[in-house]
Amino acid sequence: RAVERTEWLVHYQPIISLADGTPVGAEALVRWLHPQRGVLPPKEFIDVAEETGLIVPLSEWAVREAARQARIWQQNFGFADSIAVNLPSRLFERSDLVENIHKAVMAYDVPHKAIQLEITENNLMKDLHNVSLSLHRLNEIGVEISIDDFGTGYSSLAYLTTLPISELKIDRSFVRDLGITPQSSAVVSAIIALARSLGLRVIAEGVENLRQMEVLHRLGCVLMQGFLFSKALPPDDLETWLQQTVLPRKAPWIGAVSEMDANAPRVLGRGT
Ligand code: G
Ligand code: MN
Repeated sequence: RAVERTEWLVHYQPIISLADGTPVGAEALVRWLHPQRGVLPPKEFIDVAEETGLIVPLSEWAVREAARQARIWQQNFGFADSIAVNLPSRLFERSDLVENIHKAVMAYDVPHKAIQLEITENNLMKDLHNVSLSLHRLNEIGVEISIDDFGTGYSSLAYLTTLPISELKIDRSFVRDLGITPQSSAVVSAIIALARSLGLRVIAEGVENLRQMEVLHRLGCVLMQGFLFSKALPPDDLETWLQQTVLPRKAPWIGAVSEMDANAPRVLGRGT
C-alpha cells in the first residue's frame, strides 16, 4: 500500500570535502512516511521490501526523486555534484534498469552524473555477470558507481580491476575505532592506498567526531560523511544547515579543518 500511495520521503546526508570544508554531494536515504507511525527509518521496512520485491519500485522511485532534487538544487544553488542512491541487487534482475535511470535524469533535465549509484560488495557478487553488464552500460552513459561499506563484504579484489568503479566508501566499522586501535588505522590507510593506486575516490562513512576526522585527514582521506557534519535531513533542513552552519563557517569541524590546513603538510591526492 505504501508503494501504491508513494508514502516515501528522501532525506539527504551531505558529503563533505575537507579541502575547503564544503559539501560536494549527498547520499539519498529513503524514509517511510507511515500514516499512523510517522517517519520510519529503512531498518523498519527494507527487509520486507527486499523479500517482497517491492524494493524494485521503491528504488526506482528513489532514483527519480533524487533526480528531481538535483534539478531543484541546480536551479537554486547551481548544484553540479552528484546525489548517491543505494542500489539493491534485486534491481540488476531488471533488464530495464539502465533505461529507467536514463529516463529519470532525462525527465528532470539533469546530467547523468547528477545520479551516482552505491552498491555493496556482497550485492556486486550475487549476480556478477548481470551486474557487470549493467555497470558498464551505466558507466558509458555517465552514471558513476560507488562501492558501499567497502571492506566488510565478500571481498574479491579482482572486481576492482574489471568493473567500472569510481569510488570506495570505507565502512563505518573501521572509522569508528580510528585513534583507538592501531588495526583500524592500518586497514583504513590500506584502503586509501588501494583507492589511490587504482585512481578511485575514497569516502569515509560514519564520521562522528573530530578525532576520527583528523586521523582520516592525516591518512590522506578528504571526503567524508557522518553525524559530525550532519545526519540525513529533509532537503529544506539541509539548505538551512548550509546557510546557518557551513556558509558562516560556524561548526567545530570547520575550525578544525582550517587549523589542519595551516599546520599539515600537503598530502598527495588531497582535493581529489
Ligand atoms: O551504508 P550506508 O551508507 O547505506 O548507510 C547509511 C546509514 O548510515 C543511514 O541509515 C544513516 O542514518 C546512517 N549513518 C549516517 N551517518 C552515520 C554516522 O555518523 N554514524 C552512524 N552510526 N550511522 C550513520
Ligand atoms: Mn550507502
